[in-house]
Amino acid sequence: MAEDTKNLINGRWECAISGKTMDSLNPADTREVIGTVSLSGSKDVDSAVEAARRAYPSWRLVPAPRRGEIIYRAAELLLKRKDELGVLVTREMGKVITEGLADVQEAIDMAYYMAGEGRRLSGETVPSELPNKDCKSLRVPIGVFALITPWNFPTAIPAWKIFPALISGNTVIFKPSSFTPVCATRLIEILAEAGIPNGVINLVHGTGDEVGEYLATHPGIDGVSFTGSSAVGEKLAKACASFDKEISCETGGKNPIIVMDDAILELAVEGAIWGGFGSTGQRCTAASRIVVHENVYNDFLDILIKATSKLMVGNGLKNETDVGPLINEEQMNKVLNYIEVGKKEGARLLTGGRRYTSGDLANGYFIEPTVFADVDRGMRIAQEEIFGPVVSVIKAKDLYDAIDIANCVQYGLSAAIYTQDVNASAIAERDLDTGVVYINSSTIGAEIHLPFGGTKRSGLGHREAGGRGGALDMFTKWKVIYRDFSGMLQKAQIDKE
Ligand code: UN1
Repeated sequence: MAEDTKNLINGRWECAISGKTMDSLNPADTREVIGTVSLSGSKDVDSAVEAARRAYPSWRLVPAPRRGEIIYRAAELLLKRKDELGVLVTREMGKVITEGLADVQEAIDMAYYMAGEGRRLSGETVPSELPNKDCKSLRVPIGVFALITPWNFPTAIPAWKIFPALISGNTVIFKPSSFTPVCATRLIEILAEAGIPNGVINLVHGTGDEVGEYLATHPGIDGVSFTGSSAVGEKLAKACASFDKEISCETGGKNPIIVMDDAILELAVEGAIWGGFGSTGQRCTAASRIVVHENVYNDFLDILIKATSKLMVGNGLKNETDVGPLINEEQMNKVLNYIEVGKKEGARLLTGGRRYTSGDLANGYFIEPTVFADVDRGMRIAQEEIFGPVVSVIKAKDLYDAIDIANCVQYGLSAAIYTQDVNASAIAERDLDTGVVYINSSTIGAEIHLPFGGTKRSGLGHREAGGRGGALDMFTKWKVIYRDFSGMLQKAQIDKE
């Protein structure tokens, strides 16, 4: 049954003022409408910002452990409803059910973690240069945050932003992707049920064009956290800079797996398949380049092709499915176009390359898992983010050549190396220019309690997830307190006795 999604503004569920809606479709079978999304405009955003501004002065003063208790209740509710929410992720976004459930699990993990942070939001207490004086640093909230999230992790990525923003004492306007509005609405319903006060979290549905930029640059917003394409992130960052707003962006990736000649090839292939085709390649951490040592290049390709051709493509709700659909027609066409580009560039198409145009799969956005070999490091398919089930295999002469290839892109999110040589792993760990490095494991699967983000065009501002050094830095600023209890005027840098 299709479900209506509404905006949540100041604790009230409301339709967008325009009254306009758009359907959210099941990408595995577009005859199924999952829900309708309200198409908001600037006036809806204005009311949400006003509600968040009004709620801020009291929310910031709620003791952080109390804020944590509410988030803990949200974690418990998410856990109780994990199965139902996981199925919804698969129906609305398309990823296979194990990954749909994992999407929800990541939100649960983040909720428990941030609930605990309510009792740990620590700063430093340090001695003063002067007697009878003390000094400390405190984390304080930034204010009202706009959180803008993509469709590929419809529950996890919102949770990565919402829970740390709230535990830190900020209030929020959440603008989810218009392709996964029902998942977003369920998450916010749960937060409301957990007891988040009115106005502390507001939900505004709509498209990026209509709502995203208007929200991010709204004068009532103090900070923005965005996950999506590098182009949009950079545009928002420029706009925010001119309004003096905080902004952090987590954007694209072109993530390599290096396979050395001493690697366990079966394991490396499993990693390539999981990283390349998991979530149908629609992760910013997807392994879209496999850089293979020339000594094992042909052997690796043989095993990879066999494993790829065994993958079952289909509706993610079926247990036997390995690879689900692309999210929408535009993404599907973009990926098909890259496959044509790869062929024209002279890469060798080893398997896949086509859309499914007959049978049940013709009702969804399905593309065969695709592998190109003999890809040159400079080709577009080796340089640009495809965000689909397309893997490019590139030959390398040795470790240093492999690392050069890995680094020769404008992105730097995640990278992996398969090797049994501890020295090679140490060199890779040191020299791979990415925010995340995996050793003997694929490029995907970051855990929520470590900072997540990348170098170069993969992101800007603070790291996502994690605690100190990550999300807490994104959502708090430092305040320093000097207290002089000497009863005299003491002058730092001058009074030396
Ligand atoms: C993303 O694709 O934007 O490491 C995030 C991973 C997931 C998060 C991916 N935990 O693949």
